[in-house]
Amino acid sequence: MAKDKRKRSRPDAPVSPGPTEPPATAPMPEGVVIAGKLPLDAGGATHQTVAAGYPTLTTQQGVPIADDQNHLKVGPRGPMLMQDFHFREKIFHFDHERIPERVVHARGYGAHGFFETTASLSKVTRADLFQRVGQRTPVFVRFSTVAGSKGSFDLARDVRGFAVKFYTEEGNWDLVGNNIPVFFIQDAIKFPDIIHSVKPEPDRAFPQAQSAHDNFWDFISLTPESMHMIMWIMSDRAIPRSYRFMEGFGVHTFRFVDARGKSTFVKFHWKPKLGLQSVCWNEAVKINGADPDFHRRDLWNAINAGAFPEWELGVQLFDDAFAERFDFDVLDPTKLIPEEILPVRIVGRLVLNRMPDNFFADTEQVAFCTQNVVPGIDFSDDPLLQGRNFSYLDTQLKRLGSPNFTHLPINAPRCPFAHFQQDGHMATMNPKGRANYEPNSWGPEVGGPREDPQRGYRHFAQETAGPKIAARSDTFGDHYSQARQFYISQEPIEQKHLGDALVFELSKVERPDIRERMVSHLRNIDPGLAGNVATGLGIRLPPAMKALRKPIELPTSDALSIVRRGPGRFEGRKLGVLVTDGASAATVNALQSAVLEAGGMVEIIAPKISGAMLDDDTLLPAQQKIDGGPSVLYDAVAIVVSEEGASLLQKDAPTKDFISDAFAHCKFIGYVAAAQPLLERAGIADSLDEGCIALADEDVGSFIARLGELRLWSREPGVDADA
Ligand code: HDE
Repeated sequence: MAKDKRKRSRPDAPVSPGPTEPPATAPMPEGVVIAGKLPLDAGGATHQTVAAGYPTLTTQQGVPIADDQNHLKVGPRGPMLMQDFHFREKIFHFDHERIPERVVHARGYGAHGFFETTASLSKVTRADLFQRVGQRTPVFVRFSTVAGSKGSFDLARDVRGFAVKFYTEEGNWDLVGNNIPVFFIQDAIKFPDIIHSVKPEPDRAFPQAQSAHDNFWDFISLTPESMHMIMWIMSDRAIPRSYRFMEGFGVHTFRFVDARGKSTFVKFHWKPKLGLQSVCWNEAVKINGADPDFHRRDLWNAINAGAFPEWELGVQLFDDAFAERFDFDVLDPTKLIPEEILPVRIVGRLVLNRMPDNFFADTEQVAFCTQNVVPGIDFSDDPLLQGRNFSYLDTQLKRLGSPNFTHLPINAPRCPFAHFQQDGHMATMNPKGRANYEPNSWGPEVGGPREDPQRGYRHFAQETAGPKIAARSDTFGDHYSQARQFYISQEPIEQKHLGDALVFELSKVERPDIRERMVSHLRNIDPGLAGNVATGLGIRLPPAMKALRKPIELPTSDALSIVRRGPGRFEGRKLGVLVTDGASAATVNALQSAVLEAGGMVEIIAPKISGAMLDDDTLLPAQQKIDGGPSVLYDAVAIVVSEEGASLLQKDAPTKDFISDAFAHCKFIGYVAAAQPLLERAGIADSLDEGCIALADEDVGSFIARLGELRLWSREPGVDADA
């Protein structure tokens, strides 16, 4: 019997990966013969029986299987027999394939990589991973959306999770962050309410993965502490172009603790090496239809192409004196500390370089817990963080069904570990020997592990006292100042998008009083914004909401704008080139080499997936057929068609949309002279601007030179009539 390569000797032993990609063409695999006298049996089923090099198909018990096409019955047309253990085992296992999806952050995608320390933090923390420059720590990162179910689409307007598990030499540290540095609520007791409000409404079970509905805005408009977060979530940050182009934040204030037990407050930041980038809302809506897995595919393709995404880890460090004099309470998770006040110090880099072999094993089963900290890292009293420290462990038990979820390879520490916890469902790491308690007198050989007062984790010995009360600190009471600071720090085009998003969302709200209540809040943030949104909703300006604490005027912060921090280069981005038979090979080749040179990618879109025969008689294979590759999937587009090709496509609606959408989404468009009829049909021939650049033969330089700007935002007022 051939040895089953995928069979595991121990449940925790890694499964050897199967092939990840099918071959370009898939003939009948070599070495597989068709069983029996006929390739198909009477019912039409194809039998592929074992041959040299292939493992034998078995049951979970290891029993070889003779027939996997038909269950056991009385005669070919008779009733089924219960004794068919293979059938019953197969269906039983299938019926139990799903585990409960995460209540929040259900849809996610993860990758393996490493964290490398680039600046030692040994003066402020004893955390082993931050001691030595060049030290590498393995990591697993899971990105996610919050509101949608596991099968929802990637481009929902939503916060993105940015959860990092560091497998350090002194245990696992989980930094479970988001791509937005603040949160909706201040106290964990409100978490079920905010999440219930954003999830599908309970009577109708829709809308899915959307905040544009009454329940969400009802809760928000009654929860002024959410206003700062609302500014972020209505901004383009909530529709990132790629996981690779977004920031990450630890959100809460944490503590570093040094070897002598001294504490320094810290806030964590992830900064993408390729810069920030988002899509437009109209684009997001269309991407969700064209490719609901847009972010997954992007990460998968980048990593498998060797273009490993990278982030810098930055820290904002501060002491009690800073916390005292800062305008806001550093324990309030609805506030951030502007980088202009407290610079972000870069101390390391995160590189993602390997996709999991199996999505379920790693991405689905990974169990992040905020309370997973290592010596040298501790919590602050942020009431949201304190509540999270209860929630995550509880969640993992429900989801993974056993306290032994740490035995799963993705969750197990990679450093030595030893304890007396034992048994339970699915225990796969079972200790040997007699001692399962301590203190014991069995001696070092079999007596098991002992405490380590030097290396062991010690909680920061914070002095604390006070009455037991369920109350909110007065220092958490200013809900509008930082919301305004965010808004005024945006470029005008970003402010417009934010206003448009509010109008869009509130226009989906059925109850006028909820819409009005929101505009009342906006009046405390920015009168211009409130006015635009009221106009967009077609209502009169309601009075301003009464503020708990009078807002203060804060300076702008450049770090809050995406556009101001644009990458200025095309690296990591994708050009879509629409070609037809007879298109100029010189132009296509010049575009391809210039984009590759700039670190970007090119995808070819053609009327047929087999590709296009260029004017030098070479066949250029396509990656997309035109209606499967709309321009929303690309950062810029080029239309390189022949005259015959253009006349063939002139009546083609997807081609028209390809061009008109690229224009409406302010993308740079390169085009050859033969594309003129297509530009006319798309309705843009008379509006060509500096973002529409003519290409001729190898002359593609002026087009390529503009690509790093990513969008020609000055075009937007002419193509979008909103707020
Ligand atoms: Fe979470 N959160 N959360 N959260 N959260 C979960 O844990 C919770 C909060 C975040 O990729 C759950 O394993 C409470 C803030 C991420 O697997 C659950 C509160 C931030 C992920 C949970 C918060 C986050 C989760 C659901 C308020 C940003 C996905 C499944 C006190 C700093 C991790 C799970 C992954 C997941 C509870 C607030 C980030 C239910 C009670 C603030 C990235 O335990």
